[in-house]
Amino acid sequence: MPDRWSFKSTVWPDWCPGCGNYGILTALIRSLEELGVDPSKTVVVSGIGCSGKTPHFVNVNGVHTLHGRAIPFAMGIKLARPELTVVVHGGDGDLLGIGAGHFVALGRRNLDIVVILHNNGVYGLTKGQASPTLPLGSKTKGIPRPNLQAAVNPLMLALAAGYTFVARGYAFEGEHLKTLIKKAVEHKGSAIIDVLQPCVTFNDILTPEYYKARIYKLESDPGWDPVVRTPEEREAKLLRAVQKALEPWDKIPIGVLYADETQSTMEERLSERLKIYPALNPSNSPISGADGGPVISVDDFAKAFSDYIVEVKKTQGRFNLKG
Ligand SMILES: Cc1ncc(C[n+]2csc(CCOP(=O)(O)OP(=O)(O)O)c2C)c(N)n1
Ligand code: SF4
Repeated sequence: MPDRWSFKSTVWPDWCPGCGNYGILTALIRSLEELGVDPSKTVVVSGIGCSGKTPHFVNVNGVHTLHGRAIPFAMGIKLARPELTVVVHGGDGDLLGIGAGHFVALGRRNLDIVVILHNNGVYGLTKGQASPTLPLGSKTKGIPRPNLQAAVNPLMLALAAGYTFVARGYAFEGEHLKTLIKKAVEHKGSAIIDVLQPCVTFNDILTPEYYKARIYKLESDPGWDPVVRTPEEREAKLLRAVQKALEPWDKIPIGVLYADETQSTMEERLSERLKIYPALNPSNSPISGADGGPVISVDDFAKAFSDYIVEVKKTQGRFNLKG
């Protein structure tokens, strides 16, 4: 069983001293260790930004993609290899600015992917511009005048988009965040953890002191139960999650807001419609022969392709869809 140190890569994290990203990285590594995941079957995917460096520091498969495009990369990986554990890391600029459309699409599809949002209220890597989560009227030291745009609430957006696991964590509540990541990985479906992550260099409003004075854990209420076990209780639990997501910021709840175990995933829906989907696994197939030439002749390809089309048509017929 790989230990914590084997999940830590040899690349030295170059985040600013005191950055909340260190807490998130530690919680991620400890959760992977405790879950006992196989590093060769785990992928960390990121966009651009300080948060985007995360895959370099974790000793699993990693992809550092384009700004805002971590989720589509992750979706492609998961669809091609459904057996992999896929975790996305992105900043609030990355996932809720340029990548907002993809963020919504993942919720609608309910692919079995975990999204960890490094929410620091600024564009850290590009020196502190206002990001989509910076509250209206905030004047951080990185911007010359108070913010003119209203903030997106990531939890509300995730609930509206259809994510079936929605949680909020805090970068410096390491044990708590580790537990949230473990639950998100174990959840079947799209999971989002909005992690409050102080950017100590550019955001002098949302500081560790600010959060320390406001944060409380949802689990401190023994009656808090966010899990939807039957479709009948979905609406009531969703409404309670919305209430928590909208709580004014003088008290900030962290913990699991919503966990719906009753929804099918995209992988299950595809397998139902196209019976051969789980066995397709194109990424497991060789892409060239031993001599470097094509693995299949044009005639064989034409036959395989026509067999595949016939399979799709048969399946469509079973569901009475127009072919
Ligand atoms: C298409 C594109 N636009 C802009 C940039 C410049 N850029 C690099 S990082 C970044 C913002 C990062 O902010 P965020 O996603 O909040 O991550 P953080 O650095 O705060 O972790 C931007 C705009 C880019 N790399 N690509
Ligand atoms: S700029 Fe902010 S988010 Fe980026 S490493 Fe420094 S403290 Fe962290």
